[in-house]
Amino acid sequence: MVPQAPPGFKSGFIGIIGRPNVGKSTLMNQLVGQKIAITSPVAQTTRNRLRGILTTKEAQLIFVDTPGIHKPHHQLGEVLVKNAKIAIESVDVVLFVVDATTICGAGDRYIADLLARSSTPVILGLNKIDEQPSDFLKIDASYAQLASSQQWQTIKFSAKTGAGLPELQQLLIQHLEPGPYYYPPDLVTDQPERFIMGELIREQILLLTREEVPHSVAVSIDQVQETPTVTRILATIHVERDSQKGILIGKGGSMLKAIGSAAREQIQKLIAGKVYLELFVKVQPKWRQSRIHLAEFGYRVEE
Ligand SMILES: Nc1nc2c(ncn2[C@@H]2O[C@H](COP(=O)(O)OP(=O)(O)OP(=O)(O)O)[C@@H](O)[C@H]2O)c(=O)[nH]1
Ligand SMILES: [Mg+2]
Repeated sequence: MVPQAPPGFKSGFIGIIGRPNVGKSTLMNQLVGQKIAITSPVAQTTRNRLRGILTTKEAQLIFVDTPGIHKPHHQLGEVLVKNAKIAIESVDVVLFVVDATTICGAGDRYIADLLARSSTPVILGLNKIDEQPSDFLKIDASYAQLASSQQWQTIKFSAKTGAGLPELQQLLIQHLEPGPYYYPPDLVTDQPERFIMGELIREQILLLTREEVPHSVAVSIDQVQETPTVTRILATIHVERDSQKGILIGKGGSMLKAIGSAAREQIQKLIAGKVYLELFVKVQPKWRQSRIHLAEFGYRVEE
């Protein structure tokens, strides 16, 4: 049930936008206090626009995590970047996240140009301040210049340690208008559990396999069967080539076993119950170029 908002209650949508790997998903998880988006050191981890919901006494903040904006090399990449651009136009505020351990680069400036052309208000968020590189003064100056050219307010935080996040939360609430509860107060994401299960499997593949594999992978959840004692999940990992299937299965099935047992632990945390997980690997040539397969795996341009 969605309750009636008290007078003065604020609510709205906040788009988390930025280059790949700057920490957008880590930030959203910290803000909502639960792992709903997968994260990894591999760039281009996030593929779907994913909402994370934070409800406090005074406000409901709906964060929209987006795929990192980059130059797309295949149809999947194009769909992802298109969706991130749509997100910019459909939110009330954009939180433009940059990595404060590296100097402002062409990728950041490309996004800054996109944002400057939109009418959505922007806050520049400098993430990863828990790490302080030796040339931080130069780095700081590069982002200060970026912010002042557009008159964007700047805020610093660490999505990893949580430093600066209460201040970020307050600043975002200041930017919201009075509004209703869009979601029930105890909900943390708009995505069904099944989707997050698939993502948790994909996360382990990102963390455990070699570089050429992760981006060619899609996961489908084929069956979820709940019994009083255990939840039985059947899932398929789709790859593009036989060689990738070989890597995923590993010697004597060792890699698939490692992926399965790590993912099972994560899914158990998600559903707070015992899980039996069975994984299959299937070769689906060039799925990233195929509109039909992209749609089948849940990657489509969102209106
Ligand atoms: N030191 C440090 N590392 C961080 C911080 N936030 C995120 N990271 C790391 O940065 C890497 C990328 O994090 P993600 O949250 O997956 O980044 P993302 O922006 O969502 O990446 P894409 O989904 O690929 O666009 C991970 O290894 C995180 O652990 C932070 O505040 N400090
Ligand atoms: Mg992400």
